[in-house]
Amino acid sequence: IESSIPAPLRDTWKKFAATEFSTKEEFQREVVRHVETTLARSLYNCDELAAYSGAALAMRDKLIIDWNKTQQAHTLADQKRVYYLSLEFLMGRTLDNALLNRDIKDYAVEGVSELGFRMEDLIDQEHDAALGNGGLGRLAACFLDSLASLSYPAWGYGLRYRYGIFKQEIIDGYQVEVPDYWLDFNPWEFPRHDITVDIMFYGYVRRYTEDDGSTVNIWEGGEVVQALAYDVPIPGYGTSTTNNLRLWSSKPSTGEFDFQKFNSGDYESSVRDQQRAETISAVLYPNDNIDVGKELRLKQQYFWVAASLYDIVRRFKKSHRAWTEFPHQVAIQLNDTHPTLAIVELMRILVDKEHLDWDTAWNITTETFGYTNHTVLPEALEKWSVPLFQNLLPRHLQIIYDINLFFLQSVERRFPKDRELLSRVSIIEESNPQVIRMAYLAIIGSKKVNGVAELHSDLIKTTIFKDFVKIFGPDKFTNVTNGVTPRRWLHQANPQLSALIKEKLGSYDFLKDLSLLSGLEKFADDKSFQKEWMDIKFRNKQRLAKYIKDTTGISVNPSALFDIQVKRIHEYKRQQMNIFGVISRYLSLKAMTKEERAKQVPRVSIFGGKAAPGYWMAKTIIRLITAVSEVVNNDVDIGDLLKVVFIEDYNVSKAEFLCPASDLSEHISTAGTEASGTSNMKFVLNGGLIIGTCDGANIEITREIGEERIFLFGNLAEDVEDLRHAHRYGKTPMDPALKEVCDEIQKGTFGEPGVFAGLIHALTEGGDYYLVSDDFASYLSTHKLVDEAFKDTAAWAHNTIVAVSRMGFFTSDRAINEYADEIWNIDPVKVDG
Ligand code: CGF
Repeated sequence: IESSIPAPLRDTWKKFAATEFSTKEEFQREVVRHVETTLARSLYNCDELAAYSGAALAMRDKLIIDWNKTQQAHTLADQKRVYYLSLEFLMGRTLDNALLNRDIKDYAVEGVSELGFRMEDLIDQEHDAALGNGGLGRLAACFLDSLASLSYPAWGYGLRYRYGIFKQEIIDGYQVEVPDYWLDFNPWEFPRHDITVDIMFYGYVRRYTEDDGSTVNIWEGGEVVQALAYDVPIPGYGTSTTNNLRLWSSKPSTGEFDFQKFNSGDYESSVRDQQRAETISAVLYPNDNIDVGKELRLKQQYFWVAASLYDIVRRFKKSHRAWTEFPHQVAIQLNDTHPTLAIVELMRILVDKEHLDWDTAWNITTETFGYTNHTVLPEALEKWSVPLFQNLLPRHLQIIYDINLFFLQSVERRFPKDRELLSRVSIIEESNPQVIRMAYLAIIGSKKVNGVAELHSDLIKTTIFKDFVKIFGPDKFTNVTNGVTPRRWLHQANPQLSALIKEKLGSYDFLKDLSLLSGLEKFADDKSFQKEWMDIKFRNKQRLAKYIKDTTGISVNPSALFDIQVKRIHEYKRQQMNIFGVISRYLSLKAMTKEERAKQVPRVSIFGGKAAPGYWMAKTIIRLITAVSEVVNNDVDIGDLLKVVFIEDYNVSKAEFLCPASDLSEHISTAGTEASGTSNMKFVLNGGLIIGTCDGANIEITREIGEERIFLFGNLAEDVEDLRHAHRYGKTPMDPALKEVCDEIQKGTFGEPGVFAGLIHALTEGGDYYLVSDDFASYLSTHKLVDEAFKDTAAWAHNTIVAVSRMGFFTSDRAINEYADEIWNIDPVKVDG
């Protein structure tokens, strides 16, 4: 490894190299040192935030030492690396996770307690790193944990948004968005002032001919913005490997102000230019599964992709290898189409800057990239208007046209005369204005394309990408079912359950090899084990009940069945069906005699999730949930039999205490719409059962745990088109129970009915696109089965134990190993501790 320190002096350096704390006392010393020096506080004014900061900084130092070792080991090994490009990394909190991954939580808890603090209070001081919207961003975070835990040489690349996903407040029953300024104090990142990249936008392309007759294209004359790197260490579990997540922040490239403007008195406009540059990485777009097509978003994408590729190429060039070696050293995974411009940017680097011929450059590029598709929803498939793109990235548009031309020529050669096929697969859609279909570009420029659960991977092959299967053959398309990290989603979220499992299995090895959970199955009928198991669930429910009481004032009975649906609010996820079901339950309870009521299983229906700020229908769904909760929770006839709760500002750290507290969770999307879902995996792993449709990963969960342990209902994906067709032609009368619910809403039972008119309209004149009416009867009857099943506590305990014992497949470690073997061709690198 090259070093800036002359060889004879390195021994002195090594003598004083930083060392990691490895005992309670050393940890305490570091905490106190940081509180007293880094934070300039003392024994007399150290509050919980300062104590958290001291502990976090001490922990960060430890991680950085491992981070350095890891980078050196990776450089020495000189193996192929994978780069995971994702616009979202929904990391949540770090301190607890880092303590557990490094296996030092026990002494750290004791250490802070001897300094006068409770670790859980300190952990609670941490602000969630919420650089993502939902499943896609959280998947990226789980993948980083697995990559490090499995010791793969891997980097994540993303944007350092100043504002992550907004904070949700519920005011008078409505969602209100509040900005999430999370960077006040973030000990987990460190700026790399030495790593900056100039990124250009706009400008023009100058074309000239070299003496040898070749044409050269130069993109110039544009506006330049600087990308500054911030690095975040990612500690693996049970290894010293600490990988890097590099997040780019934007700033003006020519110093703070335009001094000429400043001196001439035009202060405001000099500041404005600065702000314009900073705006690029200022805010995360708060949309999940919907494409909004704003210029600033395209700017973000190019800014991030160009800075990341510059970095990757720079690292590759240090090895002085031939360009053709690039795909043997570098794999780049595109998390959705958001980073697809990387394909075009790599072509620009290779052709315009490195002067490779087009075919060689194209071979290198298509061997390097892999593309993960996360959705078949048409409204989520990214398309960019050609005029907008032309203005912002003129050279890239030319390259896209060339890629398209060569691609269409090859298609024409293989399928002569099929003009329709050519227009169907063209990267450019002939609409007005023309648009660039980013998914097509991603497919054409990648070696492999994968979906995220079996059904979804089949659907992309038979629907949206059907023509590409014909062109490239089926082998280009594959499936990697999503997974979740058991470190965060079991060990950290549910420490008591994790400890109980350890007691039974003899060690925590299951956290590294989740298939070992199968060893639990033999205890499924052991009465005392069942009791311990259910006691833990009860305590987790008590903790949630307390949180609900403290934050909403609603009292819920922890012995009731806790039924949870937490995820982004979206019509396809059908929270509206859930709340209609709750209303229907309420109406039946109201109609019962006292004696009948006494036989019912009490329920707490818990909702949580953010609606995209511009998604009016999703906001209406939230309003209906809060309106129903106001009525039901205050109805003395109903008492504990039914409570409805909306948890404000659902995020990763809330998911960590919600998942362990559920008896039942809802994953009820219209069949064929939810690509995978990952919270379904988290809930089952924490000893809950699920009610769900035959959609996404629910199908594989069913296969693994057995259909007697999942409450499936509803129509199948293959029937959806016919059902929608029937609605369009007015052939489907509304389900009678749903009609009763709608009538009740329209009567004003839940407040001014006009507020909910849109929801009713969607079911009637709107054609019920999400098939709520078609699935409603089976949804309600399946809930009845749930109630019956819940009465038999021993059978419920048995089923949840068996389900957990069969969840090994859903670890993100398995998913990452599949990517590594089948898509990236990378091997782990050992890092000495
Ligand atoms: O990605 C999603 C999620 N909403 O972020 N998609 N996107 N875009 C899918 O809808 C989920 O089904 C999937 O689990 C997740 C991660 O692949």
